[in-house]
Amino acid sequence: MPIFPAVTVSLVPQARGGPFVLWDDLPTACARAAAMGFAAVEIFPAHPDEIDGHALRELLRRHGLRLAAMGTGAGWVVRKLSLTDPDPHVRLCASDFIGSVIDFAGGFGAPAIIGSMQGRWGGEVSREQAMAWLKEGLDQLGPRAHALEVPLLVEPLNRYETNLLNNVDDSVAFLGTLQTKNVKLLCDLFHMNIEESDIAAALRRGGRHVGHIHYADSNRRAIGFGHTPVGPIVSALRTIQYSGFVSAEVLPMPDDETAGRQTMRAFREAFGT
Ligand code: LER
Ligand code: MN
Repeated sequence: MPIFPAVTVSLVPQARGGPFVLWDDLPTACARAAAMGFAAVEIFPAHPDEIDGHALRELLRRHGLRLAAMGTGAGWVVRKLSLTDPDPHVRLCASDFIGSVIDFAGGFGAPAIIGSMQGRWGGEVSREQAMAWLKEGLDQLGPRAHALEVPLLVEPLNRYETNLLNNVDDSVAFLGTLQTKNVKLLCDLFHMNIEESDIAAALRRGGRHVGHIHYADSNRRAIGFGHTPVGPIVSALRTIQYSGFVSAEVLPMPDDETAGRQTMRAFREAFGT
């Protein structure tokens, strides 16, 4: 599969102000994504139960779109669930919630994303303990995704959002400790701009572990609206033979339409399609 452009759609009012381009209902969002030229949508739902699977399938078909991925961040934003919470019941609810996203998205051939639901260490929870719980969670959920023939994506986040997985090297080392081989990295260029000394070099080191890209500029606006040099990043993706989606998880600034159209302009320029 070559590289395709995707755009984010948030269905979570509590996430307002967050880095999602489209905030409309799914029929409107799919129509707009297709009109802008995107090949896929990445959906951030409060819960997959709020989405009518048949209606989504029909919308995607009608607009020639695919589902690129589905985020689990609402589990944290809305319910404060994480895989590394000291309370075993909260960890169980976190795992159940992520499982429901894996099942729903997997039915569309798309992976679930674990970003903020990795949680953080601190207080009564040591770093070692948090990493052990994260490993336990991923080793349980990775095979669930594998049964649906999709990977599970884990996203290193910048230091202001987590103190667990912040960069590619640590995350690749962590993947090596898992029993499951079905977890891949979501490399978000915005987080990488903060945490990596060289984004392109980090992507090369990520190699076959890179499973998805959040395509955002240094200031989390559309690519081209910040100062990240995109040429070396595109070369790195070619070198590692990345195939999959580059997904605009960016702020809708100055407005959603301009952010979406700029992403597509930059995508065509960078990838020559
Ligand atoms: C959060 O900053 C982020 O990048 C999301 O993709 C994770 O939920
Ligand atoms: Mn991201």
